[in-house]
Amino acid sequence: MGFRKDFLWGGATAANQCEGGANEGNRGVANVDLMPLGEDRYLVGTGKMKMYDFDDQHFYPALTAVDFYHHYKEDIALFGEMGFKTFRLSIAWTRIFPNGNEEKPNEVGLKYYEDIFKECHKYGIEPLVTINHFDCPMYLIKKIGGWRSREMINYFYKLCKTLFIRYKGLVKYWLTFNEINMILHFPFVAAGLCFEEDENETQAMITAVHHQLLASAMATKLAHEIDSNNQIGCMLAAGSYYPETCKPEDYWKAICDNREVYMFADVQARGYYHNYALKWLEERNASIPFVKGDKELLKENTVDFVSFSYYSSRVSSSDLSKGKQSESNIFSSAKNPYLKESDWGWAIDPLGFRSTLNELYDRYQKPLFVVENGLGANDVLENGSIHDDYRIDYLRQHIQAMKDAVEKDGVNLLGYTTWGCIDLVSNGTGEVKKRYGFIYVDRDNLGNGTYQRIKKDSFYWYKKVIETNGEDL
Ligand code: BGP
Repeated sequence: MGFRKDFLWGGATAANQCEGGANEGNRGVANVDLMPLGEDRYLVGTGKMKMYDFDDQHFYPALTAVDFYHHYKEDIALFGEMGFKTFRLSIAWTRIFPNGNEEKPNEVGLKYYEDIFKECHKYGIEPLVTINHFDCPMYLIKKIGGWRSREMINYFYKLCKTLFIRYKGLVKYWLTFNEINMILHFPFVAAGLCFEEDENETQAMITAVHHQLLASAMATKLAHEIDSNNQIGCMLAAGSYYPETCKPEDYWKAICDNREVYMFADVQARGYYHNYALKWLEERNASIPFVKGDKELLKENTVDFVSFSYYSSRVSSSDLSKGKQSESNIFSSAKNPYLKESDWGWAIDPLGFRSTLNELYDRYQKPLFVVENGLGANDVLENGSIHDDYRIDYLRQHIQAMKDAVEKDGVNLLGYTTWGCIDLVSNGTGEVKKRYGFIYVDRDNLGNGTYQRIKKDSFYWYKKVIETNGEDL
């Protein structure tokens, strides 16, 4: 009983939130580099404001991030010390193809990731690689409008081919796109979309995500052809919506909100768009830009496993004024009076995690992989230590809920990677002070600090959890 023997315990990061070294190794500029700190971040992320070049009025956190670029050996050694079985990281597209459309890949970038994967294997850590975690070369955004253009599929395909060939034998777990449903909330980040005035935004988003879904299916096919050991997963931002009350209108709103969460992962896991997705689009005067052969490609190349992020459950209310989006949480939700919240106002709901695991397994009947979960908190460094018992508490309850889903509900689960195993830049706010890690990084929101790594109390706790395969929480 309990977790399977080969359960993949570990932690997760993303290139733009972790690496820094943005001007090194011939790297090009990506959309996520241009996400400033401060109020404008939300406007840029949602495609309401164009930031086509760096300026002096803003601070851009991704440029240095937490400097994993120069610290990766030290950081991977720390992951090894915790006993990680896997480490989730993403490839910065612009390290491999700086503009996205070069003939030949950039060898410095390819070598950088090769070194990282080799370093991981030294410690028995299996890399889990997100091919696209919110990054798109700015050159392609300016030239062809990012993922609204079907041409993006060819550029992405070339990237995938390069990676699958070069890293054959070094990487076997791949995720195509991070949080495929994020396009509905953060379209510039997820697909490089900036909207024109009076544009049908839904049409732009569905066009872009359809291209991503095709690219994902092509990548899945290719990965299997190049190495039959490759395991490909989709990735969605999950978290069940509860109705605010038992009023039928609230329940109906929750059904609709949940459908928006699953709408695109459905295509990756089942191979087709659900009828409600087509109706949802019709209502918004939008449609999927199908071309001959698309449906077959999607149908024949579904993923091997379904991965997801879970931070909190959400609440649907038929009173629309109650569920506004905020800068600290890009998903809309009414307040849940039964739950405590994090320092950033995210509801803490371990049982919701168990529900979400069950909902996903019921729906897809494919192995699941939790690739993000964790608590963003304002840690305080006291005499060289960080006593983050609140994080231990959050993770303990969530791992227990996950264990219940496995043991009592029969969910088939491959692994668990906590988000931001080392402190990094927040995607939503651009802060580093919203810390998730087991490892503290001495760097403030404005990039000042020594970038020294310090183990938090949770570091030792997680080590014990892994050692006992989740028995000693
Ligand atoms: C997910 C993203 C991550 C990560 C996480 C935490 O949506 O996949 O990149 O950032 O959320 O969110 P935040 O950084 O806003 O706290």
